[in-house]
Amino acid sequence: MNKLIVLLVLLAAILVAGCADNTEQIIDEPEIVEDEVSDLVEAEDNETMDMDTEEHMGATVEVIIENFEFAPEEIRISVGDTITWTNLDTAPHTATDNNDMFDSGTLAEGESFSMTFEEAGTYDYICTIHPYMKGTVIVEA
Ligand SMILES: [Cu+2]
Repeated sequence: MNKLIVLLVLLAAILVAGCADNTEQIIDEPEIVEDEVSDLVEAEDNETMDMDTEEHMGATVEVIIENFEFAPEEIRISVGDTITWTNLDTAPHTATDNNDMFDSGTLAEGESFSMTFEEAGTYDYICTIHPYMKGTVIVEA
């Protein structure tokens, strides 16, 4: 009779432990983690494709947005280069191409936007919030 009681207590303890394990697994949220990982993998794939142009490894060039101006206002880069715009004003700004080739969206103070240029050409852009702010990117082959 005593052995039966011990067995029942053991069974109860195992069941409680089992429930605790299940709770931990539910908290893990595996779906969200998988989405983030696949985003990271896609980003890496894109970078690898940019690097495929053997002649020119893409450089990153900084354009500062400060005092309601793009600096430098006109910039010359090569195909495959990336421009990073960073807003140093407390006012929000955008870097928006006149022909919809790129659009930073609203950049708050300290925020950045990067664009890699794969096609030669002249890209005129503005800040949509302050349309008198103008800039030009000249991409040379
Ligand atoms: Cu602006």
